[in-house]
Amino acid sequence: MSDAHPAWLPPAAFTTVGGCRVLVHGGGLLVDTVFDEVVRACATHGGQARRTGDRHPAPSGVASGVGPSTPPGRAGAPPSPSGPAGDAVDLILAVRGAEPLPAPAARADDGEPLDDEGFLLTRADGLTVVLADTPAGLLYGLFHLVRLGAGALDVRATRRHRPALRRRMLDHWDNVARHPVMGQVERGYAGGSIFWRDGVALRDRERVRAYGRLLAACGINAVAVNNVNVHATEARLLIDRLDDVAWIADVLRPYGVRVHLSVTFAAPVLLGGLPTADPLDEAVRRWWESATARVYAHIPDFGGYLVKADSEGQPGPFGYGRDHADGANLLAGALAPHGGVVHWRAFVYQHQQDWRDRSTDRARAAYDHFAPLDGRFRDNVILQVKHGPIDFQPREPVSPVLAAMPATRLAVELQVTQEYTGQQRHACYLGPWWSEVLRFRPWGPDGRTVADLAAGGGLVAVSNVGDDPFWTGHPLAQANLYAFGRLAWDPGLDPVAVLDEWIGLTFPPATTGDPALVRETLHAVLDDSWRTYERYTAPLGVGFMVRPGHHYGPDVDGYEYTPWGTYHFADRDGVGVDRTRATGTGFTGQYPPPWSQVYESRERCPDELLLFFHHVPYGHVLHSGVTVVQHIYDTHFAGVAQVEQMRRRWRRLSGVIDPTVYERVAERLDEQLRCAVEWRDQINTYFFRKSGVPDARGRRIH
Ligand code: GCV
Repeated sequence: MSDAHPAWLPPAAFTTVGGCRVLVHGGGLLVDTVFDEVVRACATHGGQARRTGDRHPAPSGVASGVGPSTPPGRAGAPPSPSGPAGDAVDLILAVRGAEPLPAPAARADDGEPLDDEGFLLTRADGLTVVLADTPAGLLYGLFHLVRLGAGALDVRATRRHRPALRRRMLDHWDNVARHPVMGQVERGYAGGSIFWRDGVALRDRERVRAYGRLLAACGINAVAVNNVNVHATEARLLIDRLDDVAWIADVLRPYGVRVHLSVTFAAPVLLGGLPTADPLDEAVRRWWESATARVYAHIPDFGGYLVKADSEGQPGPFGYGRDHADGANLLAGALAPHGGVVHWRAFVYQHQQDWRDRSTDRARAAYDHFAPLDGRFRDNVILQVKHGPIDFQPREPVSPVLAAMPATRLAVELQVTQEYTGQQRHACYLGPWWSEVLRFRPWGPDGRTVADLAAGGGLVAVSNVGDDPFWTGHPLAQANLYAFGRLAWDPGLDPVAVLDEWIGLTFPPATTGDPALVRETLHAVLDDSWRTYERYTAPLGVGFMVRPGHHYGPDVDGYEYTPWGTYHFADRDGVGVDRTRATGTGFTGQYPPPWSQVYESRERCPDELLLFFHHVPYGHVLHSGVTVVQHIYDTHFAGVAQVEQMRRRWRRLSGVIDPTVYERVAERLDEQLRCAVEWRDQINTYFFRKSGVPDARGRRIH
């Protein structure tokens, strides 16, 4: 095993499964993985692994269809019903298929289809049965049992499980060659890449395999292996460095994770020597077809392409007078015969805006570009839309593009890497934020949710993983990666319950000095940490008061006079962006009712988004009953007090958990507090100086 931190799969998480007499039934690569997992768990925890229905000889030292009736460590266990060869089992994991199911599993089988990745969990004849139609379903069933812990042997009701979203994908913004400004991983806060270093493929099999295992255990089934900003070295992955991509695909395949590749729209010119990349040019079309055929010859289960086009300097169809349907359909046409998809990003906006120009609104851009194209995309185009209209701020409304494209497959893009939420130096559990987004109903209470709209395309997130021993830099940022996978599988899950699962797996009771204290402390630190972060940073949805470039820490006017289109317009009278139809940029009109009316109205707009939609005087009274400027002061003092409290709480875990985890988190909480104080003081001072309004409670403002 890799010497990286085990994250949510420490050996102790397998105590129950590994202590059982387990029968695995079925054949295929992913069933081999299930069996390997079970064998390893049983070797650690004293259980017994057997296998049937695989039509292959058993690996040496492992029984196939036979085993002792009382495994080591289980003397005195209640007698269990018989398996297929008359041997006692506690747990059956079986794939329905050509070969007959073991008897108890056959009795539990209701014959209803289970979907590609689904599974049925039931209890029959005194034993626990997981049934699946596919090996992938069985793998997810196994990890579900691991999550259940002791509950795996106490299943009370039969339940079918299936993912709500078919594709649950991580985009790695990893560069192959280190970028002079962005480094090895763009917006990466966990060291280098696990795939690439200084221009070469790392090929660290143990690490990548351990990664695939973690992903499968939280439900993620696809990975894009390079940055959406495709530079010269990365462009070559498509042609002469395909072996490097195929290697990653081989290592991740046993865990059901398919590989995707970010490609540059200019590839026919850059790599193919053609004079143009015009999507309607016949030679360009042929070039993409043959390049794609070569990819599939190397990687038969290749997932497809990911494209950032006409965005922040990346080339795209606009360069040839074409639109984004022309561009996306070109690549989709090349991928279609092989069953691949193109994830085409909707993150297209004018990044060289004149700050004096009040008519251009970056929030409008994705809708303005893409909504008119609805219905023109091929079936295997997935339009990948950032969840908010700007750029992964700690608070934004849901992107109106999601409600505007009923004839297009949509994927929602989240950011697990904490570019704007503390860069993995701050503890900020994002599950509650994503959950709000996924449950949002663009047409009001009776309409569909964002998660429903993404069902045909999927949920995608920018990965927060690097070669750091803890995977994510901040050990508690692992919870974000885990929660992303779990919410992509089931967007209806309660994010605090997901956090609780993560705590139970990552800090198994047997491995800590005081399990109750550990659980309570982690909840106290993380449950509300996203809202805490929101309190001490940019107020009321206005966003982007970060230091330009690296985006860490406060700089209230840092972006105010830049070309990036991210302004707050604070003056002596008020603050916020007027995006109304009546007097502003008209962005509110991109939403269907009721939100187009709610956001249009200063009175009805939710407090937390007020400054995103309206420019208001400092004395404007919020629904909460306080004025905007007093709210700014109050939340910034409260946010810092909460970080102080988080830090105090964490200290109680000294000597109770793994000291390396303890120290790393303690160190980061010190930095979080330093930074939160800086945010508080800069924001409060800025608004005090602008408005001249003193704090009603007389606290110190500089
Ligand atoms: C990969 C933001 C980030 C960029 C990122 C871009 C994107 O602008 O700051 O680093 O580029 O989003 O999503 O493409």
